Amino acid sequence: MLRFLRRDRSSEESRQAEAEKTRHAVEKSRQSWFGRLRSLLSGSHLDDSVWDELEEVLISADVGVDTALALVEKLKQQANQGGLNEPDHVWQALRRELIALLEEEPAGPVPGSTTPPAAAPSLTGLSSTGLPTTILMVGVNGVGKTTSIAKLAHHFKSQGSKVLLGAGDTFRAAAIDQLQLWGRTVGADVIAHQQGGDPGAVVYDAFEAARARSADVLIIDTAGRLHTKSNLMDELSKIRRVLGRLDPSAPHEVLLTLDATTGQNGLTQARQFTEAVNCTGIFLAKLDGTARGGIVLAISRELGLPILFIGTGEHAEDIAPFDAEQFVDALLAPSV
Ligand SMILES: Nc1nc2c(ncn2[C@@H]2O[C@H](COP(=O)(O)OP(=O)(O)O)[C@@H](O)[C@H]2O)c(=O)[nH]1
Ligand SMILES: [Mg+2]
Repeated sequence: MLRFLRRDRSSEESRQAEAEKTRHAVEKSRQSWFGRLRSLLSGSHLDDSVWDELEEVLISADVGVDTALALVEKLKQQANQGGLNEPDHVWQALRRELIALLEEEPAGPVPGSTTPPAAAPSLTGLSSTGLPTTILMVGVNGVGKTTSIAKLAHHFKSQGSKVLLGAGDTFRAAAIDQLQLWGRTVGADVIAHQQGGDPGAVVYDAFEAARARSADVLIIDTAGRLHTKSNLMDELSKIRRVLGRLDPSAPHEVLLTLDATTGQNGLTQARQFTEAVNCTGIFLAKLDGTARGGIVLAISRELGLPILFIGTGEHAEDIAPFDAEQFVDALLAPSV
């Protein structure tokens, strides 16, 4: 897993910037749903209508029916046991429960995945083998994969790492151009072949270039849709095999990009993907574009994969490492 996201390396300044981006990304969700919870739950009278409304808010925000019901049930129990008798206690308990849900260790490999996650790579410099940390980005077309690669490149570069990009989506010429444009914007070299070329060959060249140029991180774009699902999965398997021959520990991460605005539908799509490819984490793009940010809770519970980054806008710097506490506090901040 991406344990190179160690918190202690984030300065107070960058933590504040990340919290600010997270707040911006959940603004619509806060305004539409979560912001009213504090006044709802801080009243002295906890009758059924309060619990019903809480349930409704959580379900409307895409938290998922089962999760919403379980959360409300837990709070009710605590209230019945007399543990929540101060007006602010229910709200505090909700905050705690949401954070706990998000910080729960994922249930482990999802069905269909066979290999355990790779050992922790380090982004402070070259790994001990002198080879780059390799990240494979996968996901359906349009979810924000290529943009998220640019954001990751920006993020790692700002931590002092040297980043190289590989244009493994050879299916569409526009995809190669788009990655090259992003590469110029964020200042990362892009290794690309012609449209229609063999993605395995691109990945081979990209890895060799990363090694020759002593890059710390290699991020590889992949196609999102080929004629059939099995074509796509064959292509991804081939890319993995090529990487595995160059460095047995690669790819170190396989990040599934999801589009937060597709809500529960996106989850169904994601499940098909995780059944076929062994993913290690989620990049949740376009969180800023949805009012139903509760999907974050559904994703981490239902896919059994950690959300590692969120996309908070359309620019390269619009990225934040996912932090459960930051996220919940941003979501529950009272409406002003
Ligand atoms: N608002 C917003 N838009 C995003 C974000 N990430 C990607 N996009 C937009 O989503 C669209 C598709 O992105 P792209 O990277 O081409 O998706 P791909 O087909 O999966 O590679 C583009 O218009 C991006 O600007 C995000 O975090 N926030
Ligand atoms: Mg793309």
